[in-house]
Amino acid sequence: MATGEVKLLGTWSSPFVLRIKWALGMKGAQYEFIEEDISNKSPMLLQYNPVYKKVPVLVHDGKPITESLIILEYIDEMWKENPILLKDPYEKAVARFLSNFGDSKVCITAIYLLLHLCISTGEKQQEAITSAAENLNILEEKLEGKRFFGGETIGYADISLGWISYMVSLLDDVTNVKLIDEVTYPLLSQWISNFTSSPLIKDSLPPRDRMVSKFRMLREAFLASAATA
Ligand SMILES: N[C@@H](CCC(=O)N[C@@H](CS)C(=O)NCC(=O)O)C(=O)O
Repeated sequence: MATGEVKLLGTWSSPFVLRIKWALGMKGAQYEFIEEDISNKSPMLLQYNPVYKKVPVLVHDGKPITESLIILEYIDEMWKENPILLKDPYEKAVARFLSNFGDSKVCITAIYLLLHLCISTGEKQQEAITSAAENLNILEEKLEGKRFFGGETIGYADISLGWISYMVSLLDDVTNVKLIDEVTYPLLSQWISNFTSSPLIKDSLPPRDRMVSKFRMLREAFLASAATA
């Protein structure tokens, strides 16, 4: 087990921060959580992440590590117990690909849907839903014959894509769009259930009602600014 003081700078609602909480939890690492206000960033955050000025930042023995996917790899190298990345180079490459794909494509279409759904009309709406579906189909295929993206246990890609497990139902609450259902996405639905039934994952999810209010407010602010544009 790695030693030294560990601090995590984050916000309660950030899916990127949640990745780090999950990974540290899997490793059984003790750490201090420091809640940031990203509308009024602390000198500590600006000092430790001067480039992106974003959370999460992991500070291990005074040394900052930024960018959630990089932090996950750092944690896995420092805390050897319960490996997150598989040893096999090909499996490792697939896990990294899926994590990147999640951040660069799946995440963008989900946010797009959340914000734009009620202002865009027929064709545009359908375009957003189709593009989200294309990305989800790819994830569905990757789960063929597997309990988790990493195989039998939760790994790097599961942690990285973990936001889908709770964000999709929030999207449903806020916009009435059900992106993932058991008929269209049986494997993804099963993955969501497997992933969120792990006590370590479930117990650190952000409070649902607080998340719903936050998304409703975000969406209303977006709609108001779109109406006056
Ligand atoms: N690519 C970054 C994304 C982190 C990110 O977007 N964090 C948000 C909170 S969810 C943030 O700190 N935003 C502050 C800002 O954009 O000024 C990662 O994976 O760590």
